[in-house]
Amino acid sequence: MISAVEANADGLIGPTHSYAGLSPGNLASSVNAGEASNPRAAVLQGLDKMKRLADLGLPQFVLPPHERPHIQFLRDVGFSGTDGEVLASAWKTAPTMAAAACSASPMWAANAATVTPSADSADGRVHFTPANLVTNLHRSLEHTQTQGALSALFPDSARFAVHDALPSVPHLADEGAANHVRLCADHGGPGVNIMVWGREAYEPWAGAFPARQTREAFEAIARRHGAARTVFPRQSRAAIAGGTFHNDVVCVGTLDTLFFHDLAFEDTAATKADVRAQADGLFEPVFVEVSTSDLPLADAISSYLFNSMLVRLPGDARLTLICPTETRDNERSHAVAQELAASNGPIGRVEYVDVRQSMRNGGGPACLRLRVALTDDELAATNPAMRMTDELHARLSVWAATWYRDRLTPADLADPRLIDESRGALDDLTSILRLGGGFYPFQRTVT
Ligand code: SUG
Repeated sequence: MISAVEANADGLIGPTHSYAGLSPGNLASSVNAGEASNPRAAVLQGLDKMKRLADLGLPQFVLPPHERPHIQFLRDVGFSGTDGEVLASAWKTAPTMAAAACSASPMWAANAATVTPSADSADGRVHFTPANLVTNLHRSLEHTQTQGALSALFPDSARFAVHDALPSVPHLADEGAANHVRLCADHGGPGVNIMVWGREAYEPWAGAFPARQTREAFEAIARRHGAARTVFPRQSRAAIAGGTFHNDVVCVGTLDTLFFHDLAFEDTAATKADVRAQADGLFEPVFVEVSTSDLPLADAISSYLFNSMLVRLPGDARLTLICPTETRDNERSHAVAQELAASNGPIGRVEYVDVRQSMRNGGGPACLRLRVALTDDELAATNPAMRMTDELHARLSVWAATWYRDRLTPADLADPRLIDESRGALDDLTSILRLGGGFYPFQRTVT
């Protein structure tokens, strides 16, 4: 058995973190629309979460924020003049375009890509397909820069294959790892890849909220990655209608354990049977299912019990569930979490992290991270400057305090000074994370 670990790469929260109500079907994003955000608190919360994981002994990486406002996108939709003029006129005459161009949404790294580890891929490399995120305009602007960030972190093409996103069409709507769970006996051994989709490419969709992932998108990714042992369950329509915009809002898994709400899948019995069939001879899957009577879907969604990180810490026999503090604040979710930890089941411990700034946009601990199972050799081939250490945490905390505002209202996003602040921050970050020259579009512009 090749030894491997499950590493996490978290999206560093960008200087334009804001509440713009951009994601229909994501209830937190809608409810908090228009409120003032605190980008500095947000990025520090994210950094503390990363350091916590690193301190617990798991490899932790940082994915850089994207350049926002996305001036080139505003030029693409017809605005012209200086960068400041472009931003000002977009806010005046096309505020929905301007808001999309300002979002710090690349922070939710679970949506960065779908990953197939080398133990499951046909050519023995780790494969990444950046998600086209085509359902929401603000998120559809992410995949090119995400591809650059993944290539900076995983530079060795003999070991890593960073693909282009799938074509950006609704038929192939893809939201990345937020709808993918990999189960296995050991991270370095063969896994079962559960790829959960909300609709089919040609299916008429009458739901009140969008189904963001198509079956065909996941089938395409599985084909191009040469992914073994795939299972394609349908996300339940009831879950989507209740505000489950990604399956990771109601389901998380690691190693042999799948922890989920009973409304997660359209056909739970068939999903379990399919997973068991693919795992046959490799491991016996453990299903931890929480019933609607113990935890109504609305509580699961507002408290994000399942949008937690399920990890096995070095030296531990059982798993640790790392939940947002909102789980502790919800009586029912807290009771479920306490019961899990007290039982003899696979989850032995529950811990809490404060990511409230992100939570108010519907992004919990699991949304902020992209999981990548890496062998020792693959881990050694990553960009060391992007790995979280005490030094990097200290350096980025100072960097954030230097550049980030502690209050940002949607109206402030029209402030042209935000362009310079954001670019100044990203310029500094380029050298801190050794991202290479011309990493960001503004660094490539000849003036
Ligand atoms: O895509 N929110 C993100 C949250 C993503 C959470 N990710 C996972 N579940 N894996 C989204 O809906 C809101 C932005 C705003 O409204 O300003 C937003 O994009």
